[in-house]
Amino acid sequence: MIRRRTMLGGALAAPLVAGARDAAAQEVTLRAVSAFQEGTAFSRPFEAFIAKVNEEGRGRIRITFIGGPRAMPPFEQGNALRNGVVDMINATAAFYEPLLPEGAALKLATNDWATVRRNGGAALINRLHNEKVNAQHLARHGDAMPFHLYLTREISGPDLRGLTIRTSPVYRAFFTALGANLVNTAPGEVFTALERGVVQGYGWPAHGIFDLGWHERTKFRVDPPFYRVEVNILVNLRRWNGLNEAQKAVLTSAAEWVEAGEAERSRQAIAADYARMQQAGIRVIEFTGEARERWLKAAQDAGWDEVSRITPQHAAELRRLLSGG
Ligand code: 173
Repeated sequence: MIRRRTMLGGALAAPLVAGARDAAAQEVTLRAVSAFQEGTAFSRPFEAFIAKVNEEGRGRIRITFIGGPRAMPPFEQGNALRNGVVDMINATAAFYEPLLPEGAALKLATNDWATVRRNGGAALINRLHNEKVNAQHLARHGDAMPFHLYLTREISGPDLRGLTIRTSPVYRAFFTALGANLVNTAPGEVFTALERGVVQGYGWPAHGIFDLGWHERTKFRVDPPFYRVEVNILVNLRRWNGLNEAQKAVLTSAAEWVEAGEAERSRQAIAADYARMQQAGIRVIEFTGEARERWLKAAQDAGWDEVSRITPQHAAELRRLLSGG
């Protein structure tokens, strides 16, 4: 389709361009889905982004929120975006891993996202999204929040042998290195897996376990936390390229707004959930001293080993930009 259009030269090209310009002058509507359930921790920043765009973009650009995982399964949203079935998604790179395996590096950053924007790392991440997901990377949220391991059984050190843990690609290399058996599920299946005793724990960020009732089945939180959450707001590249400058500016400015509010929002969300966990009787297993070092080192080492295997050509550069001084 695209190839045929570009091969149509001369006479036909002019009306097509004029048509595109007319369309851009009118209000453009983008159809969006979220990999996280509506109203929950990692969907709310996206819903706020949509409200902002719809307010600031009135008459120029509008986002229709189709819904969350019930509208489209989380692991399918990357493909749907790439193929233009939807125009915008809110998803962690872990959920579109088959399209962009290099995304595994994002969570390993020790630099915050503002630093990665300044040092060219975000431009590289965007280029990879352009090439492999057919998408423009607009915003990253969750960046000021780490992940935890949550358990139904007590452990005495950084050793997960004998445990079956719910994972996503985020924790896979790390928990495997510590000997766990893993079950990969979308967030929507965590409660049932816990309820049935299929898993004795799960990886999840520091915030959000109350959203879907997992606290009822959670006995322990393991400290310290590790990594950085990455949830990305992406727009189909062809739709992005078809927008005029004013329309692009509405999306870019809403993206900056989401990222600017991130640190404070995460700080409050984490504090609130830690307090609520304590009230709910969830106990903290805290690794200290040598065990703490071993835990955190295993997280980083396993993560970067995986990235080096996945993308030998980009691993060193990603590490320099995401975690270099
Ligand atoms: O499903 C997950 O545990 C996961 O990968 C994730 C990533 C970012 C935010 C929330 C969950």
